[in-house]
Amino acid sequence: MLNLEISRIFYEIADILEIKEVEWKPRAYRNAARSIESLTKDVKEIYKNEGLKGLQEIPGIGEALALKIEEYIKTGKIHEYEKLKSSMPKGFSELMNISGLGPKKIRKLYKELDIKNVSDLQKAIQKRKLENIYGFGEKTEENIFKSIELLKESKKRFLLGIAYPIATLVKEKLQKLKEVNQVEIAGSLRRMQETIGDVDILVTSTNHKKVIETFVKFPEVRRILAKGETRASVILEEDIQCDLRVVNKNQFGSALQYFTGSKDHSIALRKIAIKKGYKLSEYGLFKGKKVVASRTEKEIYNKLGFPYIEPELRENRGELIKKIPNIISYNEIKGDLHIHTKATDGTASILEMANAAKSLGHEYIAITDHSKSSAIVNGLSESQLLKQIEEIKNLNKKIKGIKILSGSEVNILKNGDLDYSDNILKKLDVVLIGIHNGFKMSKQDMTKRILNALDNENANILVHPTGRLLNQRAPYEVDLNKIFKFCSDKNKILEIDSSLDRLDLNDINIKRAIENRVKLVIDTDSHSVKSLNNIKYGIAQARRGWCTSKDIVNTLPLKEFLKKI
Ligand code: DGT
Ligand code: CA
Ligand code: CA
Repeated sequence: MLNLEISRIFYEIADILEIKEVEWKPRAYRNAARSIESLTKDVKEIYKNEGLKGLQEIPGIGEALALKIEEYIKTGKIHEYEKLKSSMPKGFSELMNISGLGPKKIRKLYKELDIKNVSDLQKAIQKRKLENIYGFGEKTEENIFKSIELLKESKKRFLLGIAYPIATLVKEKLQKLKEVNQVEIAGSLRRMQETIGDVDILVTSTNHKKVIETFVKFPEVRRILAKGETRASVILEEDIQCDLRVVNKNQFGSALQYFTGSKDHSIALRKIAIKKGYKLSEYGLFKGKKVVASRTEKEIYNKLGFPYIEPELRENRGELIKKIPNIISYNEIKGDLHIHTKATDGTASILEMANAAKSLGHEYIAITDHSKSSAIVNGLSESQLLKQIEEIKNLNKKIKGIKILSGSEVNILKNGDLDYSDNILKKLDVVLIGIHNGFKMSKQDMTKRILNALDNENANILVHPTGRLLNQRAPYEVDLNKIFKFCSDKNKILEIDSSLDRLDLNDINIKRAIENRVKLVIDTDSHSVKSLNNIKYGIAQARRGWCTSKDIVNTLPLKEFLKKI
């Protein structure tokens, strides 16, 4: 879909205009960007079917912006954006990707220190020049430095949630070709790793050449990097590299096992094969020269004395040594507990979110808008929250097939207090608590702050427990062992937040949490109807963290779930 590309451009235009101190327009671009980002329909389809008029029906899109979208669909470029970019010093736009640096700060750095790109910025930090500017302290300097490091690392890697839909689309298209027998995504994407270097796809076919020729002509392909008899490498939308390999049918299992990796898992598995008198390669499991297994992965694992090992577990984190539990499957979540609506910074109404969740098969949802101190996202005052509780009561009388719970995502204040009085918290079915500001604390203070908040008897679930944003913001410092102990002693729950850029807790911390007998929930932190679908990314991390459905509280039906919180 072009939606994400266009919304990213609009966000960037907004930033540049703001740096140039243009009024009003940045806001319009940002609204439009948010709106397009959360659309469930492809703008290209809307344009194809309904033209400019259809585009103008998207909230936040007037005639001028509709024309820009049209221009991008037709030419792959937006002239005004190109012009704006070229009016800025080269490398300037990279500064905008650094977390902790908004347009205002960038303008200051440019005016006062002549900082035009990331390398200027790094030099200035090394010379400790930023500290002398009003609004920048030692901590800010340190944080910007960390963000630059993260940005450098992330350049080569894509978010799982960005790569997955594109790869799945390509997979489905390959599946439809009559020359193609089997298709499977391999590599880190099949293992559902939180970030992806490149997409690997494996097919078996009756006509290798034809498959390669058709593949490189898919409209999703931007550029061909390499093309041979049995493989091709291309650049897809979003600049994602995709490697396609065509293999023979009788080698599909061994090739899939090899190209799924992880490299560490496969190396360990090969060693085991050798110990048992076999040799394992992408062409098969051999005893001497004889192939003993190669058609399916299951055959290979079984021959080596293992059950089939799910791709998410293939990280050499004990799966070839310990007994593997029966990990949670993708259809076991019964309710989504972290949902925002139009009342704060979401894009849909309570009813729209409830109906969408119902069609996904959920039995219950919790509406959890932001609390009052989160002013930037229109946090609800106590009286607004009381009104929302009433509204939900009334909706529950009308809607069938799904139960709407009243909740809130309550901000944890810097002193560890919660953002609403206990009186109002008592009235809610589900209370989420989370850190949304004041990230720069010592480990000790942050741990104390969170434990203090969790200690409130009304608090149920700590959301995005480490606060990291993938490719953007490192986790805040916190002693997770202390949090785990507290949660398991006091029956508090930790969240696996499925947002594309959060996936927080991450796989490793999920595994540590359940080893400490902590209960978890998986939810989406949705701000739109579309993002309710992100639940699979959170489930994937739970699978990578060895969770069974017993570890995940919202696999329970409503009644039992309510008993656990
Ligand atoms: P990525 O793309 O960086 O997110 O990670 P992967 O795991 O997709 O790695 P990639 O694309 O370089 O290679 C795909 C798979 O091919 C990898 O998971 C395992 C296999 N593979 C690649 N290089 C080697 C190797 O040197 N040894 C072994 N045993 N397997 C390899
Ligand atoms: Ca890969
Ligand atoms: Ca690859």
